[in-house]
Amino acid sequence: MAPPLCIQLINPNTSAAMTDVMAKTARSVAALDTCILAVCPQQGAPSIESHFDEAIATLGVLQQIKAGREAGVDGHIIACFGDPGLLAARELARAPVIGIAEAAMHLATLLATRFSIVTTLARTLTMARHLLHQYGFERHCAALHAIDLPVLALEDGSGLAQQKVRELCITAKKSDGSGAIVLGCGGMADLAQELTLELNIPVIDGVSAAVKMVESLAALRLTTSKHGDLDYPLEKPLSGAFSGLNLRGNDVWY
Ligand code: 5HY
Repeated sequence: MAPPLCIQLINPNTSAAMTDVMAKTARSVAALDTCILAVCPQQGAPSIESHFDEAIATLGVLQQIKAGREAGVDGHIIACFGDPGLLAARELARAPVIGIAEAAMHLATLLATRFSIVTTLARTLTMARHLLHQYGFERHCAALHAIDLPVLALEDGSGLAQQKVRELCITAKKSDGSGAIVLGCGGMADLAQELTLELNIPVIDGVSAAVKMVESLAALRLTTSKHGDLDYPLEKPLSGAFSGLNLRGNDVWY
């Protein structure tokens, strides 16, 4: 029998409350013996809702990937809908690295020919569109919607953001002709199951999707390719804030 898995769930923002919501959801869908190691960077932005925030978050993601590698985790999840630092993280890791946006989009295409995305601020729609283009899912996405509240409104306890997400999901189902909805924020992870039941179409949370993808890849003993561009980065003396990312020779790492 295969040993139990340990999946590192990386929240790229510094919100402990959001990390907890995502960890709870991840544990609720993971196999009973899968361990979810939920982490967030100590320094960075409390929410990620601009290209600027994403750039800041990437260093924290890479630091966590390195720590996860050293702890010997079986897979890493980048739990922010912009998938910040995804390809750089894959260069550093051999275990699978899955972004929640790509995980949710992939699952949506298996369940419906077209899906809609519901996210937080309108300005982040451009980032989601870039990902659709990068992943080749542009023609699968019927429409994108924004509740136009900031990410941390999901954590303010008022329930307003959750109510707006629900309303927009209903609108998306009615007006877009989509068969599925992708929730465009890690902080919406706990809403998917209830909305799926209420709307009677798949409403997909990328955190849950990514957990099951890591478990599937591990069961198939598939890991990140080290052939070509995802090979480990060339060793060079990184300085300043980046010195902690210095590689000590990949033979030491694996
Ligand atoms: C997320 N930002 O999943 C996103 C996406 C968003 O801090 N976690 C963040 O813009 O809603």
